[in-house]
Amino acid sequence: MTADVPTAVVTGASSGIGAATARQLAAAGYRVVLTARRKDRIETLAAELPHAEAHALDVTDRAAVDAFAATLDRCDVLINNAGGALGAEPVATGDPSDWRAMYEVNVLGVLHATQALLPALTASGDGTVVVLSSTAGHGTYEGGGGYVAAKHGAHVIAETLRLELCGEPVRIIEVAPGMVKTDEFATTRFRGDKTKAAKVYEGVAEPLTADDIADTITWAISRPSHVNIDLLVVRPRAQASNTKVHRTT
Ligand code: 8X3
Repeated sequence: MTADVPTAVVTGASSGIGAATARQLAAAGYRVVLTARRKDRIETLAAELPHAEAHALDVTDRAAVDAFAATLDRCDVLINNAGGALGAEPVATGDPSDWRAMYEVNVLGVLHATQALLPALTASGDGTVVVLSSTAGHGTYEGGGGYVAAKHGAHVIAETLRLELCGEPVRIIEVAPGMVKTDEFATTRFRGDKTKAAKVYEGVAEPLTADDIADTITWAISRPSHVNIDLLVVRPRAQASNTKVHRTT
């Protein structure tokens, strides 16, 4: 891989928003480095894209993240996308191990990747960090539990980093999606129960798609260097808040 092509690292690039973002960044001319735990998936996607490569990576494994960062000759953009929800139980009965797992990936995963790549992002002279938080990082809802808590953590990382890096050549962009219908988000949350997962989107005319969010990310990072899109909250028209969704059925 040549070092003269702007390089974007995407975590959680094996499916959903991460995969869609990798595709759109490749189309926008970036050399895209896809990372995820599922190596086969990212290798297949990377093979379809120009200037792309795949690195198996679990962002909760700090040593692995550091080793990965050491392999890169440059990094201009980091898309902190890896994350997800586990369970929808109320706080009273939520499983602490789910909460721990969500904190690990949604908060520490962002911390690990950002810390490891920040020197390269700064050295690029025009770095961009994107944190994919969620509307769950900006408000609560019943059953949101550990996911809401973790995504608030991701939001706080973005906000704090922007303050701490003020004056450095690195932009911090937070994108907070609402209801996005992807193949895996709700199914993972409900531990493979596709009926429960389908109910999340039942009667909603047009939930957002992974491509809608990838498009938002690509737009935000392609603004001129002096323009920092601090925070974009993106919901489908049918969703007015975390708890108000228009359903036709
Ligand atoms: C996904 C949005 O409403 O499922 O991050 O928490 S929600």
